[in-house]
Amino acid sequence: MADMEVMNMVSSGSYRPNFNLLLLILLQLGLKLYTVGGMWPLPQTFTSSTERYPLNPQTFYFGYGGQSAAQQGCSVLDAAFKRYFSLIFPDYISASVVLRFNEDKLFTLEITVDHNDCDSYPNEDSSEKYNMNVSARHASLHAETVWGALRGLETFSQLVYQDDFGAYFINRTEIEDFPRFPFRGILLDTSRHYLPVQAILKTLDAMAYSKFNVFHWHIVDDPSFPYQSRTFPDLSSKGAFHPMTHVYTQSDVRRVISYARLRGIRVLPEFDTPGHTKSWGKGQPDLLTPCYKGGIPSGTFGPVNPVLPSTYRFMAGLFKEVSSVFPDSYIHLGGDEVDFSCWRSNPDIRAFMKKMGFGDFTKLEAFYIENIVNITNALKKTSIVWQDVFDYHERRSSLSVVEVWREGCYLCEVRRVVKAGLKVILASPWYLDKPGPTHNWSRYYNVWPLAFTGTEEQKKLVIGGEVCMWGEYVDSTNLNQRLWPRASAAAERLWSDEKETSNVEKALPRLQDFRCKLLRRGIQAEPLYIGYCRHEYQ
Ligand code: CP6
Repeated sequence: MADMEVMNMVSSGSYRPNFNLLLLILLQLGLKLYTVGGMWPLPQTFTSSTERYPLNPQTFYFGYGGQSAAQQGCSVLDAAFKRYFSLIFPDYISASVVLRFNEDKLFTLEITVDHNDCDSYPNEDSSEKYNMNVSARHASLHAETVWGALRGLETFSQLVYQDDFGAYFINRTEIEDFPRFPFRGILLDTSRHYLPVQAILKTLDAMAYSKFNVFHWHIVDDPSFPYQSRTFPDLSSKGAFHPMTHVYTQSDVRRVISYARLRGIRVLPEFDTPGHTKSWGKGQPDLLTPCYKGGIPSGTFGPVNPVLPSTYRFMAGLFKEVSSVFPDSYIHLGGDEVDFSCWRSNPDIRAFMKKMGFGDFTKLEAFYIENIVNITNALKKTSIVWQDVFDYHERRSSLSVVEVWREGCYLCEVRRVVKAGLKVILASPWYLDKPGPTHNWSRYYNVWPLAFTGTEEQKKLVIGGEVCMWGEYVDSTNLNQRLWPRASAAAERLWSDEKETSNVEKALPRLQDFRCKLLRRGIQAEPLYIGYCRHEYQ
């Protein structure tokens, strides 16, 4: 439809403009504006001017400030300088002829960090705040930690734009920025479908572009057990889709953790029990509960058997290994969707219930989880559990972080959890495995995680949220399109100030621009709506 027609229809009043039509118009206006460094997620505070400075890849330098606690040799920042050079100058290959350069044309981006934490891992308390000042020939970026410096580098890279001739520019800008929530995660499910390590690494790259900082690795589940354990190699040799090609070796896992660290991303493994464990049973005899039918074992198996001491010895061995392989202080214990029918059918389980005085199976699940929490506490890990565990548990004080996943009144559940003094991660509104356009980006954007009645103290217990990419219908062929750019909508909700980012119409052109940036960076992000990118791809 021609632009004029759109305009006429709107202004003549003969047509009631619908939402899509308005979006189309805004989009066309937006295209004009958003060539100048649109940032996503939006920084907390910034001022920018129309004064612009040229950047030249041949005379652009990263440097460490004299006062910086980290200097050359800092693994995290040295590697980031290499990556961001290519991101800032997307079509610069490297000059075959060294041009004579003029000292006045130098542009330096100088980084100063307060702590030398180059060799550490990001954690729940890591500061990610930074401030940045861009002026003629010089930009200074200051952060408390290298993780904050990474966020600032990302923002800097988004501020650089090209004119119609491909020349690079950046405008005078001042930014003070920090995340609204400390926990901004993406869950990938590598059990329903195996995801090649490359697909995970690419997701980590894209996560850093949207300032996500937690990779929740739902690594095993009913269909397959791809984690290759040192202590229990049969779990993957018998429980993976394929024992050689569809597993994550110790070296794969180390690679993922180290790649994530260099991007300021934590890796939290989930070993979900007692439900969702069918694949575990193949390599670990007697772990799962035998189900009975007509008084005899039916040959099928249910959740982990919570009445055998051998179960807890196995779990202690597994979690000992997992705690040493994954450096993060958090570990996800699952605990969701336990089917009680098999437990109910089994006479040994029923006898145990009677002995313990458990009136119903939720007590048995609570007993099981309590034991697993004690095992992981002894390993100095903080455990996350799905909300089911909170709902069933009477001794809630033994829990620490609850992840809310059920749809419906999820803020009611958030309120209940924080009232009990526990931390919350919100996942319910962000199931990205459901495709657009029914689940379009604005649905993930219009989420208000603190819109419940509670004290300031209680609201602080909402540590963040998580985008869940359940794997039933997702593998590496559609992962990127399904995740991006819709996950970025959640990323902005979790990073930016809510008042400044509550308007979908205002956000759309900026998100369109960001989606084009993702394409340029090699992420096959799906289109949000009608429009085009200056650079189109095969
Ligand atoms: N797999 C596992 C899933 C889900 C959960 N656990 C799930 C099911 C339905 C919805 C959301 C998530 N696919 N292991 C629950 C946390 Cl709507």
